[in-house]
Amino acid sequence: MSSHGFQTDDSRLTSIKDRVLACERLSADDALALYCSADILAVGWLANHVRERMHGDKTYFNVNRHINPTNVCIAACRLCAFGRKKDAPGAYTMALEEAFQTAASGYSEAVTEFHIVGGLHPDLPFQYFLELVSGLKARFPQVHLKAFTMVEVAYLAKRAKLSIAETLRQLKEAGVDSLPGGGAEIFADRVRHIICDHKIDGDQWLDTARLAHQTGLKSNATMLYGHVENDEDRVDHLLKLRALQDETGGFQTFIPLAFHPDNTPLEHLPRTTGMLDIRQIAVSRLVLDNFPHIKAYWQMLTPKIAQIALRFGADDLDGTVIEEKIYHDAGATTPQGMRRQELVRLIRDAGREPVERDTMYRPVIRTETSVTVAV
Ligand code: V47
Repeated sequence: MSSHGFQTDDSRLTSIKDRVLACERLSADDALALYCSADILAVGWLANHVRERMHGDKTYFNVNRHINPTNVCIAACRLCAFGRKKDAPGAYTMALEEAFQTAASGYSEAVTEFHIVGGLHPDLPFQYFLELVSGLKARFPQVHLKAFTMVEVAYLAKRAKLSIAETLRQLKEAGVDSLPGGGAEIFADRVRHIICDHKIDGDQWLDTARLAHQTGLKSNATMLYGHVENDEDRVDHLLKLRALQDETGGFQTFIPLAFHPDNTPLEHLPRTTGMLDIRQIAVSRLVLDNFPHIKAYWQMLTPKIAQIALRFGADDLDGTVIEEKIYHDAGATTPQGMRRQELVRLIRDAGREPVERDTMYRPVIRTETSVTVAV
């Protein structure tokens, strides 16, 4: 492929461009240069080149619903506005029936995925989670269950006194189809101590992801940026994910998550800027050469920035979501859900081709009366 249209005065980007065009892997120094470059358009050109090489104009989205069974959490992470102590005002835990009713409510559009995450509840038994999953599977057999972050899995294993591998096996048997990417935050200890001191550490997150992939469960991966981390921490995070992906091939999508400080103990920190959001998408696309997809999660980026991200390396917008809580507790002003047609409009208006997908990225075909997955 040619570099037609690529122009920059940044000599480091010129040498990175040669490697990108030759499909060669970028180094830690290259990644740092991408974070530092003043030429955001050239960085974006490179990321867009890779994105189009992998996906052309295709831009994925799905029709999904979030279910957060409890916000009770022992961890008290400084990054979080969602978690509550058990007896604190606003703490809730859904009875199983309530969770099933929540799953069924919302828009009439046929949902293909439930995204299920919650707090680390000190009393709920493992059985609750197994019954939640098997009950949802029985009631909604056609819906993919993307459930429980690595952090939740490690906590459930500890509480049930099972190995992580056995916990994953039982969750899979109950009906979990894949795992979301949350809880990764930033792997570097220095940062983790400040933003999420009581969570599993970075190596444990990676070990749990490895075991999930070995159990036959695909997962996503995230990175929380825009708080107290620096460029080196971000590069370290990306390279660790890339190394694990070389080993397992189990990651589907990388989702950079912009930190929202409102109502958290880190409220004094400023919000991320649009430039950082766009740059983070582009650097992710360029460094994570073995990740099939980069998601611009519209809930956290805003629909407008997420749409621009589709020209800076992202090929996925997430979905209709319906009832997002984690960001909204932290001050997000985006709507809590979006209609399928609105997602399609955003993608088309970015000059891209919308493809409704299921969680495994198989195209979903809708007619007036049915929803089928193309295999
Ligand atoms: O792990 C929590 C983040 C994550 C805040 O896998 C915050 O498809 C910003 O992982 N400001 C949960 N971020 C969300 C998540 C996710 C979202 C969409 C799709 C997928 C997927 C995964 O949200 C947490 C944490 O990193 N988070 N609090 C906050 N105040």
